Amino acid sequence: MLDEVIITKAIINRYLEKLDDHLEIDVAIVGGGPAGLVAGRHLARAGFKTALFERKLSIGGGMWGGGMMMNEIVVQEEARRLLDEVGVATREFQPGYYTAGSVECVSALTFAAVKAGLTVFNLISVEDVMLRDQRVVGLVINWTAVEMGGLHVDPLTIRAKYTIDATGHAAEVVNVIARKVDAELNTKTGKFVGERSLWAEKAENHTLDNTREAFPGVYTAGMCSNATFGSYRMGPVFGGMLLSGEKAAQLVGERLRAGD
Ligand code: 48F
Repeated sequence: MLDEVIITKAIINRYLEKLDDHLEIDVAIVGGGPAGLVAGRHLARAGFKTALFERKLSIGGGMWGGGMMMNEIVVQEEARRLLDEVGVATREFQPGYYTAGSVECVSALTFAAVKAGLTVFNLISVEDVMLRDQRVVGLVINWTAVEMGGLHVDPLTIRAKYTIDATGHAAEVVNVIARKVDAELNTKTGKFVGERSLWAEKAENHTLDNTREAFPGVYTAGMCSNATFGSYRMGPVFGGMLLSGEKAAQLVGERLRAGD
C-alpha cells in the first residue's frame, strides 16, 4: 500500500540531504550546456566535489536545438573523442565534419557526468557571487521560480573553492562580477569585452585560448569564454564547447591539486 506522505517525505529528505551535502564544495559549475557538462564530468571523475547549477528545468543549454531547431550538431575531428567516450555515435559528413544527434549528445553527456559523480541542481539560478578579498569564494543562489515570478525572496549561498562560468553567451557570473565588484577582470580592457559576430573557425580556436581564469576563483568555459574575452561566436559547431569544458576542468583541477 502506497502512502503519499512517505513519498513526499522521501523527496524532501533526499533533496535536502543532497543540498546540505553540497553547501561547501570544490567546484561550482554554473550552466548545464555542453561545456558545463563536460567540465563537470571531468572534475567529478578526478574526485573533486562538484555541483552544477542550471537555471532551467532541462540540462543541455543550446545543444538540444542543433542549428535553427534542426536537432543535429556538428563536431570536428579533435573533439569527437569526447562524444565517443560517452557512447555517442558520430557520422562523417565530409572529411573533418562529423554529425551527431543533439538529443543523444545531451542525454549521454548528462548521464556520463552524473555517473562520474557530478551533482546537478536544476531549476536553480545563480544570481550573485560571494567574495573574500577580491576573490570569488562561492555563489548566491535562488529558485528560478523566484526569479521568474519577480518575487521578493532572499537567496541562499554555497561555498566553492572554484567557480566555472559555463552560462554561454550571457556570461552571467562574469557579468555580475563586472557590474558589482570593484576590481578588474583578467581581460585586455579589465572589463567584460563581449562577443563578436559569427566566424566559426576563429571562434572555435579562440574558445580554447579564452578558457581561463577571468577573475580570481572564476574560470570561463564554452561560449562564455569568447563573450568574456571578446571573440567570435561559432554557431552550431560544438567541438570548441566540449574541448573548452575539458580544459576548464584540467585548469581548475591543477589549481585544486596545488592547494591554491
Ligand atoms: O548556452 P549553453 O549551451 O552554453 P555552452 O555550454 O554552449 C554554447 C552552445 O550551446 C551554443 C554555441 C556553440 O555552438 O554558441 O550557444 O557554452 O548553456 C548555458 C546554460 O547556462 C544556463 C542556461 O540556462 C543554459 O542551460 N544558465 C545561464 N545563466 C545561468 C544559468 C545562471 N545565472 N544560473 C544557472 N544557470
